[in-house]
Formats: sequence, C-alpha cells, structure tokens
Amino acid sequence: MSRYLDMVAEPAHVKNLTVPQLTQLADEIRHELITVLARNGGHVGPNLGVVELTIALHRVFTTPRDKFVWDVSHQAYVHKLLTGRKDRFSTIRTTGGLNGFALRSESPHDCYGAGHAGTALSAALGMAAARDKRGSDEHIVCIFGDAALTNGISFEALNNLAHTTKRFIAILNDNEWSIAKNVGAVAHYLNKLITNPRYNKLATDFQNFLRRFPKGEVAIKLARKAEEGFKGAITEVGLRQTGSLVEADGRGGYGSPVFFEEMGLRYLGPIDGHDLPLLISTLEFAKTCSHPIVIHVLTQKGKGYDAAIKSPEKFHGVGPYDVATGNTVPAKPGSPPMYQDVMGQTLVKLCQKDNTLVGITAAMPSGTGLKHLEKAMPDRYHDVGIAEEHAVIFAAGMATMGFHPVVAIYSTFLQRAYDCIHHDVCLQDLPVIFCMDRAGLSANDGPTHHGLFDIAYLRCVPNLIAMAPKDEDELADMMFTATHQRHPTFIRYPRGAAEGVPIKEQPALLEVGKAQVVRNFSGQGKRKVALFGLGPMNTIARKAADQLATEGFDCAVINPRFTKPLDVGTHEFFGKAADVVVTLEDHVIMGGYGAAVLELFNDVGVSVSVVRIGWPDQFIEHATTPDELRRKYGLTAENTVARVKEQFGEAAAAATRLVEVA
Ligand SMILES: Cc1ncc(C[n+]2csc(CCOP(=O)(O)OP(=O)(O)O)c2C)c(N)n1
Repeated sequence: MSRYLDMVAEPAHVKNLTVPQLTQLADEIRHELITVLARNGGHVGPNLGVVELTIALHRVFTTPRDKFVWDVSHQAYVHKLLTGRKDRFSTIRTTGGLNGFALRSESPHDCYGAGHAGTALSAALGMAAARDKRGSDEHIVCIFGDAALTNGISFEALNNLAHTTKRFIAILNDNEWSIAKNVGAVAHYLNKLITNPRYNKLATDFQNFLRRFPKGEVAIKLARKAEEGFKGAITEVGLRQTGSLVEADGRGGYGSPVFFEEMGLRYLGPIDGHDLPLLISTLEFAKTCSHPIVIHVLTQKGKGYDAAIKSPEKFHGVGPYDVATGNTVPAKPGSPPMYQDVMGQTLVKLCQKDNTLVGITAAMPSGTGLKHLEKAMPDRYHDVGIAEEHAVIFAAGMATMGFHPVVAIYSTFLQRAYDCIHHDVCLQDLPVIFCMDRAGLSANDGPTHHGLFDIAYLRCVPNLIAMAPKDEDELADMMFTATHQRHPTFIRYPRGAAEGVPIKEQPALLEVGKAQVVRNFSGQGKRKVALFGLGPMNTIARKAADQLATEGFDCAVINPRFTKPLDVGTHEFFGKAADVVVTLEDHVIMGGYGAAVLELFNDVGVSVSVVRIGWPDQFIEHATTPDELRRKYGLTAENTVARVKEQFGEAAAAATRLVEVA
C-alpha cells in the first residue's frame, strides 16, 4: 500500500490531507524515523515527540514564506521529511547526506541553522523585528524545549519580546526532559503549571466546545472564544504531578502562567501535543493573534516507540540500535573505555581524596561522564541546566570560597562561555578546572558540534594552563595535575573510545609546561624529522614516524602535553636539531598549536621548515565516521609522510596535497 508520506513531496501536500489521513501520516513518519535512525543513529526521542506538532505546523503555516525556528534543531527531522527531503532521509547524518540539524544551505525551509541550545527565541525575534520593519506579514514561529527555557539567552529574548513585536508565536514543547531529566526552578514551575487541576477542567469544556463546530469553521470560532476557553486546555497527556505539592524549601502549590503573561506573552495551554485536531485549531487561532503568544504543548519524548519511552536519556541521541529490542551495538569485550567515562571515574577517585573538588555539568551528565560522580557522590555534583555561562561563573564563585570546581563541558558548547572564562575565571586567576570533552570531531553531528577551536580561543588568555593528553592514562595524570594548580586549567580530549592503554592506579603529577619526548633521534640517517603530535594526534605522529623510518628518515616524536605554557626548551632543541618539524593537532590550523610553535620558533630564532597538519580554515561538514573526514582533509599518517617527503623535494602523492597546510 502506498504511503501518505510518499505523496508528500512538499509541505503544501500536507494541507490536502484530512485529519484521519494526517494521523496515518504521523504513524508512517514514526515508522520511518524508527527504522532509518536504527541504522544511522540520531535524535530518536525528541523527533518522535514532535510528529503531530510538526504536521500541524505545516498544515497551518506555509514555509518557506512563514518561518519555523527550531531550538537546537535536533528535533527537525520530521520537518525535513515534510519539506521535500524524505527521499534523502535515509542519508541523514552520513557522509554527503542530510545534516542532523536545520541547515540554511540544505533547504529554503530551514530558515535558521542551529545545534546549540537557547538560540531560537532570539533568532525568531530578530526575524519578527525585520518583518515588522519591512512591512511584510509572514508568521514567525519559534519552537523551543522546556530545557532550552533554562538557558539564559532564552530569558534575554523573552525580556525583549513584547516591546519589539506584536506578532510572535512561541511554542514551548514541554516533555519534561533535557537530555537527562530537566532540573531546576523552571522545570519545577512548568510542572506546577501543567498539573493545575483548574486547567484540566477548562480543557474538557474547551474540547467540547471545539467538537461542536464543523472543520474549517473552528479557527474562526476559536478566535472569538479563545480568550476564555483556551487557557488550560489539557488532555490525556495528563496530570503528572508526583509527591507532595509543598516542597521542603517552602515552594509549592499550583503554578499559573503569570510568568509568561508578565513578559507580555498571551499564554495558551497546556495542550496535548499529540492531539492533531487540537494542535491545528490552536495554531489556527495563534495565526489570528495580534499579540505575542506562547502555546504550551505537552509531548512525550519517544512517543510511539517503547524502547525510547523507557529510556528517554539513551534515546535522546543514540547510535545505531536494534528496532525490536532498542539495544545498541555493545562494545567488543576488551575494547578501550570512552574518554568521558575515564574522566568521570577519575573525578570520583580524586573527589574521594580531596574535599575541595566538585563537578559541574551544564545538562550533560552522561555525555561528560559526570553521571559517575552524580551516582557516587551526589553532594559533590551540580547540574546547572543548559547554562554554560552560568556554569563557569558559578564555578568561579565557588573557587573564591576555596573550592576547586571541575567544569565538564564539550569544547563546542564552552565557546558560549568565553567571556566568563576570560573575565571571571582567568582575569581573577581562579583555580577552576575545565574538562573539555569532544575536543576534536563530532563527525555525524557536524559543524555545530566539532570542537576544533578551543586551543586558539584559549591560547591568548593570560594565567591559564592548557593541556591535551595523548591517551586515557595521561588524561588521569592531567586531571590529577590540575588539582594541584592554583590557576585555571583546561584539558581537551576527544569524543569516543580512548587508546586502550592501562591506567595507573595512582596518577602522576606532571611538570607544568614540560613536553614528553616519546622517541628521540637515533642518530642514524641524514634526514631528521621531529614530529610533535598533540593529544590523540600523537598516535598518527608515531605511525608516520614508523613509515618514514622504513624509508631512511631519522624521526623524533614528541608529545607536547601543554599548549600553554609551551615547552620552549624542548621545541627549541628539536627545532634546531631537525631538518623538518611537523606539528599535528586535531584542531584548526589557524591560531592552533602549530601556530604557537611557529611563533615560538620565530621568537627564539629557529628557522626550520614547519609542516602543520590540522583542520583547514573552514567549517568542516558532517560525515559518517571521523576517519572519512581525516582522510579527506589529510589528518593521516599517509599525508604526514607525503608532506614530509615534499619538504625534502621527494615526490608527494598529489591527492593528499588537497589540503592547504602552512
Ligand atoms: C549550548 C548547548 N548546550 C548543550 C547542548 C546539548 N543538548 C542538546 S539537546 C539538549 C536538551 C534539549 O532539551 P529540550 O530543549 O527540552 O528539547 P528536547 O530534546 O527535550 O525536545 C541538550 C542539553 C546544546 N545543544 N547546546
């Protein structure tokens, strides 16, 4: 039987379907999501939760004229399926395929790209202001999650909203989950709001009212009746309040939408985000409003797939899985641990011996490995919500009181807290430890998630110490070393599996600013090459050295360990001794470690040829695996060998010269 999904070649086709047909379409979309993502991995839970909402949006509004701005945009897969991309949907998150986030270059229906949380309200408000200025009348619809509402930027936008525009549709997609369970006062407030029994009663009345009208007339009647009838239209998503309403800290009782109303937004809801007719009617009404409104929509993360409902955190973003069981492919026995787990477990050990240490995450307990600390020592663990700036300044505050906070944030998300690193931590020279996970590629997520800029953005800030371990044992050493510093320290390490080396029972205290000579010159052979492989690139440096050695080169391999302060003596020594120096980093070349080495050589008067291997000065696309991107951009042992031979005037493989390195 042919599917409605196959008939929807563009969003206009959604408008021709009846509600029963749209309901069937929703089932087909869920099936498509569950089966494709079982192969490709991706944001299963968030997308299953917004199927009806997205269908209703396309039924009522007309993109690309009207604008949908998705917060994070990890939940935009359904939107992709309905906007002419279903034939390519099976390629999502793979090399050359659809991106896993909204992307302006991918479709005119993606009016705003994202990958980081909290940007949608500001971006949508900017669009509304632009629309009002130019006098056009398209609708701007912003869809943001309950956890995105914990982000500071969201509040900055709300503060600015009512006096900027009169026409703005905000949809609060409330599923009570961030990646983990949403935490903090906002989550608490929303919970109180959706469990107010007064609203539940109004909902029943309101639905009865809606059912009285034939289709098509609903929107007009709604426009008149909405003022009284809409508030609190709640359906079977239901009352979810658990436990006592009055909390130990004295807060409690039922919530009211006063917060949104005081911000100048008309509040509608909460409504069942899986009730298509209700969603359509509500959005039809929203279209007629001449004041900003927020529609509070209750959805279930993972709706329609038991495995995802049972494990919302795992299925927020998941690798390939078995559809029948929901099981992901287990790691082979004996495979190396994940860097994030090494970090989490090491922190627990360190915390057990040092009472001043605490762990801080910005809504990423699993991704950063801090869940180990949460479990082992909950009183030493803080989840501050999706609030990187707050996390860093909060850590700075604790540091002024004698604590030694460990802030675990992905390299890419830490970009948001740059001023806080600069102004609050480094300027005051506070001993905050930063563990930067995903420093390097996040291949299937792509440019919003690659952590390729942190060396450059940190290297210019005074007072800080920055390190990159070559393996998991050295990560533990670096964390231990960081706990002995009275300055800000930063440790960058990559996503995924570590190297598989044994981790010492007692980590070592490293000398700050001292590199490690992994392999010295042998004294055999005339062509001397010094390879400085930073972090995980040390493995590539060693492979390249092995290959070069078979061809008669005399190679030294150095593990720089520190990008700030650089080990002047070791760099100078090998810079003078070698005919060619190679720097290798999993970071952009512009302003990175290799650039720092060039500056150092200039300052100490070393004039050796330097080959810099790293990422070029462009945003790197997504791909199925990191290796594909490394091959394409030349971050491989083969390319390193070719580049070295080129320096000696020997034939280089032309194909590997694709990438411009200094
Ligand atoms: C600045 C930033 N920090 C952290 C993340 C990681 N992250 C991606 S989605 C997400 C949770 C979003 O929750 P919510 O907004 O409620 O949407 P839902 O997934 O529940 O639909 C987080 C923390 C991010 N994308 N951006």
